[in-house]
Amino acid sequence: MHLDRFPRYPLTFGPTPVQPLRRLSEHCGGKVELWAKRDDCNSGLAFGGNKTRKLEYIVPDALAQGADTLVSIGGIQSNHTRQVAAVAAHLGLKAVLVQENWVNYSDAVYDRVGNIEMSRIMGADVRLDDAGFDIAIRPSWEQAMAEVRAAGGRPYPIPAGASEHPLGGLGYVGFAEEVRAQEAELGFRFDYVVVCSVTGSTQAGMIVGFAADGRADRVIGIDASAKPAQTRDQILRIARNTADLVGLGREITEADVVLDERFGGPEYGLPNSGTLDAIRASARLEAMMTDPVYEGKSMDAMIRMAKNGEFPAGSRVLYAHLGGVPAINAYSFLFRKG
Ligand code: 5PA
Repeated sequence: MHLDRFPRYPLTFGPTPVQPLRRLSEHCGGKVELWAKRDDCNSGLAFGGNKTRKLEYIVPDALAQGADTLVSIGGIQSNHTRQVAAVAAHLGLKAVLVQENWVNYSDAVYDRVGNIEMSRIMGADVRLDDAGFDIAIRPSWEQAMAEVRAAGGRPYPIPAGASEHPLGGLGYVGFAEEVRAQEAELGFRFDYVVVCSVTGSTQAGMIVGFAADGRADRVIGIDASAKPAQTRDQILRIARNTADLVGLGREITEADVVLDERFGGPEYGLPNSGTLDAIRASARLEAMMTDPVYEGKSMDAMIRMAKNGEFPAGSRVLYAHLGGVPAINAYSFLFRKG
């Protein structure tokens, strides 16, 4: 496998810490060891997160093309667009962000605080659009690019979650390589990796990266899109493309894509009671904050699977914490009593 064939522009601090979650493991019955890899703490660029790791492999292409404006898309509280805004500011580029109405939620300041607030402060041109949730390529985003071009700018397109970008899967191939190096130091291998999936390139990259040592199907994707068929297709397609790019040397098959559909409801962006319980448990036992859109759903999955004995006793389970905490500010009503 040849990840090093691709240029990487450093935007992160380096390898992210792996840490044991001792109190949470105890809370789940003590039969499995829960650990976390902290990609939520991966960068000094406006709190970072999984997109910052993906963008390390996309920025060299944007710079090579002489782009002056990064154009991207997401929901109003998108973490992805906030990370694009951060990277643009860091590089001295402009950012145009189409922010759609992906979530049926309207806390009083939903469109003012958290991610969107930071993107505005970092100088991004934030454009609200009424379209609903969809992870596919959107007309509003294509229109934004046309407008940048018409104004004499050089737009560089970054699709939702940086996923449908040809290089979007590479960052999380790198994550798997990083985990392998950390495992060598720890002296053991993780049996499972739990990861939240929506636009798919995070899990797709991990599948390819862990396929290299036979663990593709040990990557347990937790759907948070509540439209899992589309997310599953997208993960498979991106994993196949990424495997070709890095020369994995074997086909990625449907059996490599494990996507658990039980925890994503009721809708994208809306927590269920299990999500909220998991957010509180992780916060109270580990001071590890998670959000109601993404990481609270994968945290709920890991806690429930550990409690139900779905991981064999003695397993070591690695929770990939992908960021997303700024969005909790937009859900303050849900947490008004803690
Ligand atoms: C996101 C995505 P993928 O989209 O790569 O599957 O990652 C899911 C995910 N955790 C998991 C966090 C904190 C995330 O932000 N966020 C999107 C966004 O617009 O922020 C792409 C949907």
